[in-house]
Amino acid sequence: MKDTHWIIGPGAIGRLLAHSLSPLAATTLIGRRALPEQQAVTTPEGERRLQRLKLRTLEQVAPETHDLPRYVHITTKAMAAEAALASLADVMPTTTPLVLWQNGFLAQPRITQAWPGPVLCATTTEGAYLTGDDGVVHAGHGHTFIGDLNNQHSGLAQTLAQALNQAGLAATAVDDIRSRLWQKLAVNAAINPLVALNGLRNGELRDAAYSGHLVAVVSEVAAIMAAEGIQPPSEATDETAWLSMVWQVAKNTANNKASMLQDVEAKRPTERGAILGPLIESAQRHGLACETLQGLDTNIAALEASYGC
Ligand code: KPL
Repeated sequence: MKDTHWIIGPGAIGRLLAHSLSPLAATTLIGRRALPEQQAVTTPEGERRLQRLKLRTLEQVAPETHDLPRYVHITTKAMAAEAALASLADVMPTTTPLVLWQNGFLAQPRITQAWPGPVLCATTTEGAYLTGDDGVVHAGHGHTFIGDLNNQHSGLAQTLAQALNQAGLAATAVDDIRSRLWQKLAVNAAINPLVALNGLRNGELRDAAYSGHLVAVVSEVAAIMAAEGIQPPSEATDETAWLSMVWQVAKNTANNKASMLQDVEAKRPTERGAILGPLIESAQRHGLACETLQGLDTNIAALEASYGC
């Protein structure tokens, strides 16, 4: 029998997942508004493929017992994840495994605590962006790591990683997903607010006008990571390791418009609560300095308020 995947959130990662899984598994992509069923994906090699996806709005998802999902992927922005889950909670058993694809570390602990069934978390470096209501570009191959915060569902994480690999998305089940989510959070906190506030491409952070500010952010982040017991993904364990990791990502993604800058440009709410929020909360809990992070949070909040969010 084919696996059944529901994917809530037809953004870039949601559509990439739907295109990749649909040939192998019964896959439904669920969003707030109707989208054309005929969808295009442009591969990293530049080939454009058309595929008819099964798309539903939240209201159209009915309890069809023959079509209960094996996995429900939540691919919304961090701040929309809980509401998305709440809107579907009545039409699926509470034992259904969830897969959370959010940035930051806000939705993951809250949903893990609240949902009775297994909750997997995924962090991915797949590069994808939307080209409109009917197209997604898979800009670059990446890797997805999957695990659960309490390490109770490693078999399920392995089965899902296998399914993703078969669908052409490289994936590995891991037992340190919490560390991996915090490592990504560290990078996002160092890059996203600064580029969003200053309207920069990631590579421009190297400019002397911004690099000092970035170093100050990373210094606070490194102390918070140490207090949380999160190692940087390299041999060195001090602040320089975090800094070189951030510079490496800024270099590798030099031409990118970071997601927070895209949100600000489109006058959407940003993920500041999921990215800066857990760091500030942790700093306060551990009695650590976080003036720089708080300054960024305040300024992003003011920017959001200026366009009515
Ligand atoms: O993940 C990112 C984002 O844009 O949110 C970075 C790593 C900053 C790359 O742009």
